[in-house]
Amino acid sequence: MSAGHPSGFTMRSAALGLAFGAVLLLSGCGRDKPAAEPATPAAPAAPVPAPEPRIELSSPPAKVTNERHTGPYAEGAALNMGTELKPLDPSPVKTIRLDTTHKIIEIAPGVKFSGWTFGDQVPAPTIRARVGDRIRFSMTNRSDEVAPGLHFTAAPMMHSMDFHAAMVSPQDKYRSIAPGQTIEFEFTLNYPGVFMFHCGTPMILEHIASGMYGAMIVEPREGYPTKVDREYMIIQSEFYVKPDPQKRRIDGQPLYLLDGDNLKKAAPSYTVFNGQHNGMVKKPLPAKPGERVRLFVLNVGPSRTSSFHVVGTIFDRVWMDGNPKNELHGMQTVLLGSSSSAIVEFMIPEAGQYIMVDHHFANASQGALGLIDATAGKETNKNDIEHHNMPATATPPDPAAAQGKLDFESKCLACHSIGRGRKLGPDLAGVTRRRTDVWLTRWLQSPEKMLESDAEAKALLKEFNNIPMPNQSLTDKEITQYLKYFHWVDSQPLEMVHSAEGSH
Ligand code: HEC
Ligand SMILES: [Cu+2]
Repeated sequence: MSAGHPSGFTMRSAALGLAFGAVLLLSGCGRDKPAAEPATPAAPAAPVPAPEPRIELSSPPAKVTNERHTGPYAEGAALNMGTELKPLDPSPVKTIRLDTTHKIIEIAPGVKFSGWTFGDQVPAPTIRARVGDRIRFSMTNRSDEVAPGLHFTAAPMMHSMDFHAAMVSPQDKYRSIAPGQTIEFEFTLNYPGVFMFHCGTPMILEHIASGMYGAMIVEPREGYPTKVDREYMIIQSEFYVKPDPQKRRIDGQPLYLLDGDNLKKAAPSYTVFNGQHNGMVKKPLPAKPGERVRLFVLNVGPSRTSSFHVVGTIFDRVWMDGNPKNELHGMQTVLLGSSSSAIVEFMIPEAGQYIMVDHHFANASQGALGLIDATAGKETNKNDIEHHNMPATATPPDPAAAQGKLDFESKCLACHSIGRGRKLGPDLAGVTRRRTDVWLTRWLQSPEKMLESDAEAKALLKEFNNIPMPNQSLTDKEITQYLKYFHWVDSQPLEMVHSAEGSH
């Protein structure tokens, strides 16, 4: 996508596309067998692999209008504003808005840099979604809005959005819009991964180096196959800065501008994690000995490679580009080119501070350093460490059931488990086999009424030491979601779905 000859590029690729389409059509006809051909005696049947879900490519043309968003610069339940990641929002349609702004960001103490952003922060908020989700994206170019005292540092200009997680025409969806304009487009996520997004407006290098990038996590349709105690997003990027030749100051500190010469030489002034020089040294990421940590690591570049390493542990599982099908084991370092990513998982073996570092030590010395602090907190049972290597509780594909799972984990785990035995209340594995939906619905609506009137409920109360289950004040919608979750649990092999250990 150079600034060169966009129209020539489009025409050539359109012509190529036509020719290629014709070849596909022809070969497709040749391969069709006559329907009446007699079946040949079959060799012993090999297990048939589960069919791959269809790739979904429909995406209506992008819409560009002159109506501008006002209010917050970033919106959407799937957005994560910081390093610590929220669990997946199960809704299958994710409406996301990231507006572009020009603002001063502080990349190291006293280094106020004239940056450009998505969602008014660098890096942009992380989007978390999963395969099959529909992304409805919109963005207003608000680079012309006057941030107090700052608008003079960078004139309003064209910007755009390029999602590596999408499969769409760049000329349509990734086109540049003028200040005051809004672009909207949508697409479906087809592959799991940790994907970069960035501004694609020429000079792309300048737009990325000024801060216009972020990560989109796309989980596999069924969730990740392992379970972890902590999830963090780590984005590595470079900054190329020089003092403002006009010597302007911001809040009493010198202003820094993009250094175009060093940018072209790929000689950064800072190489950092999550936009901050040594940021996670000052604010380490919490963990506890014995815990299992999952880092989503994306190297944005724009021009250098990262050798991501954590001192004191080994990545027992690495999913290159964030796709569990690309699994590697026992890695000390992952090598990430510009816009490459990995999900790395490891144990915290004992109390200590574990240093995240780009093992290209020149980069580390420019600020690509962070800490995972596991000094505080009581050591978890070492014998338990192995269980962390067991498969995760999978996530149900149905969004209602997935919501039921999240709710169950936050509201019911104190008294119930799935497949880990009784606690204050019964183990709920198999509950849809021993009770009807009608019974379960009535129970969840009002356990106290059931305990008065229903013989089975009375028997259960007796079995559980006459401790009545408190009314959970659930809405009908929530009850439906719990039931869908319980049905899904009972349709899966138990070791895939049992609940997290303990009530803590
Ligand atoms: C304070 C503890 C407590 C909490 C919290 C709790 N339950 Fe219960 N639950 C119980 C007890 C105890 C029983 C057994 C019946 C009784 O003694 O009232 C029970 C019974 C049940 C049953 C019937 C099980 C069977 O084997 O038939 C279901 C279903 C159930 N609970 C679902 C839930 C759900 C869903 C939540 C969360 C929204 C929840 N419970 C929260 C204590 C609890
Ligand atoms: Cu831009």
